[in-house]
Amino acid sequence: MKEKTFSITTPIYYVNAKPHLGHTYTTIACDTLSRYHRTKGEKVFFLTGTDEHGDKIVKAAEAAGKTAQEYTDEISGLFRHAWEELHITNDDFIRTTEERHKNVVGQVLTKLHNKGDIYLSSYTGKYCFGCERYLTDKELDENGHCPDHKIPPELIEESNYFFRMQKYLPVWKEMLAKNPEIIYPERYYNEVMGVIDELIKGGEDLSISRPRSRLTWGIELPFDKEYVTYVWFDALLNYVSAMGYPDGQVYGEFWPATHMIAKDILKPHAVYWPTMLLAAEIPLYSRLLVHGYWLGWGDVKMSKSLGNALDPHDLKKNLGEDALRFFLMREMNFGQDARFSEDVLSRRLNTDLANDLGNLVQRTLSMLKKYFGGTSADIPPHSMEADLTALSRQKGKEFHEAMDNYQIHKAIEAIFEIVRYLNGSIESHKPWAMAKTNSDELAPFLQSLLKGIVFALSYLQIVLVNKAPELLDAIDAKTEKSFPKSVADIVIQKKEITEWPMLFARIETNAEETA
Ligand code: ME8
Repeated sequence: MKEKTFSITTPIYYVNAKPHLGHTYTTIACDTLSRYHRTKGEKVFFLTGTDEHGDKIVKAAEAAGKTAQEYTDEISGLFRHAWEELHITNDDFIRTTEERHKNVVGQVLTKLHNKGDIYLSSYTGKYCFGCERYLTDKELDENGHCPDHKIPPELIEESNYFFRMQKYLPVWKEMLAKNPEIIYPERYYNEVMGVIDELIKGGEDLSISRPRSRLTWGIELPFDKEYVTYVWFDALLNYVSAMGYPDGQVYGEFWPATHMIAKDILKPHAVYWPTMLLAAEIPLYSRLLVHGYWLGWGDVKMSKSLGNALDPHDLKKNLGEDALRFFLMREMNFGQDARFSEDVLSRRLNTDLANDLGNLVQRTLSMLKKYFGGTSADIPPHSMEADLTALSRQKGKEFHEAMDNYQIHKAIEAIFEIVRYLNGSIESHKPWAMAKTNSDELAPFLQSLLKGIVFALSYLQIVLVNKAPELLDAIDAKTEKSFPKSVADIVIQKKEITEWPMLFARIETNAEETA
């Protein structure tokens, strides 16, 4: 039987500025899904990379006093380094300036040109250099500016090559209507259907080139040396070029992939890309997962151009890697916007990690050390274990259901219900009193707590990627599966416990918010 596979991609990030919290969120979310599927025993391919062509990059390189090549090498290196520092488990890192990518773009362009799906024509339109695309009047804000970049678009007139997107829009619309689950969450499906209808009504095709006279930093069109490829047409193809389209082994095994993006790039991914795939006769991607924005100070989208973006390196240094991952995954409700402020951060981390999980582990391990010098095997079950077994089975199921529906925050919450149940049991059973009056009950009680902790950590290790394995190592419990079905799958062995890893520090904040 063929091994089950899962493949996921992040957007390839522009190299016009260094990585920030927004990029970090998407990359960590893909990493969390990858870890989940790997832990289930599936074969995973996880792709990320950098988008390196276009006007925007040339302008940023000029501003930095560097050549485009020097600049892209440097910034792409910063992204690669940021992901290494955060232990991101990507299997490949694609750069659109690599030969393997340029070859595939050339092949696809040639195929579409030969089919008659690419033609030359002239065009006038409002172009946003930030988005690297023409904007329709409807897309502009009340000031006539790009809603994302808050700058007016420039009116541009030029001859360009066009992709016959109109030919494929109705086909795509029909496919999507039959399989609305391709786009998740559902509300973006509705938005995409609206965009498709509008484009069909407008009747325009997609411009896929830029004259070399205006831009040289791009992939030359194989059939006209006077033009380079439009950055979106170039960038979207990274998803298959990195996998070795058309006959590479990774492509054969892992395409179609699941893409994750934020809503800013919904249109290219939910309209341009599927029509390109249809024209190129490449199977459609499996899913498009669309998340909302991290909002910074003043509740506006965090972005490099607005200058309110946070640096993942600083965040890791201040919070610790696991706390950063935990916060991002637990706080954002996938699909909706979320606010990043010191206040929200400290509330979440202090409540969930320092108080609930941290105290549970600290209290349990301290008592095991104090009363027994460590863990023991063959302790009879405590009376609460029947309830704990049922609860853990139920919450384990909820975790899987949530993860399979990309609701990472819900999956984490399901496991935290066990953590809170265990804390509640400590409060009601008072093990410190048991030690004095009913010492026979103490060992079974602590054993059950420990099984609950091992259960929770086994699940939480897809987010607490350092602390959970370190703690599991310190306890040295055996579980039959990486995700035990319930605490009944957990076997505690005899082990001396003298010390365990530092847990989660409380975040102290100023009364006023600094976001
Ligand atoms: O658009 N909140 O690159 P990009 C959440 N090169 N996510 C955010 C965010 C925020 N405030 N800001 C950025 C591009 N992101 C193209 C993509 S793909 C073929 C080409 C994340 O550097 C989110 O994933 O502008 C968003 O879609 C992406 O960064 C945009 O990255």
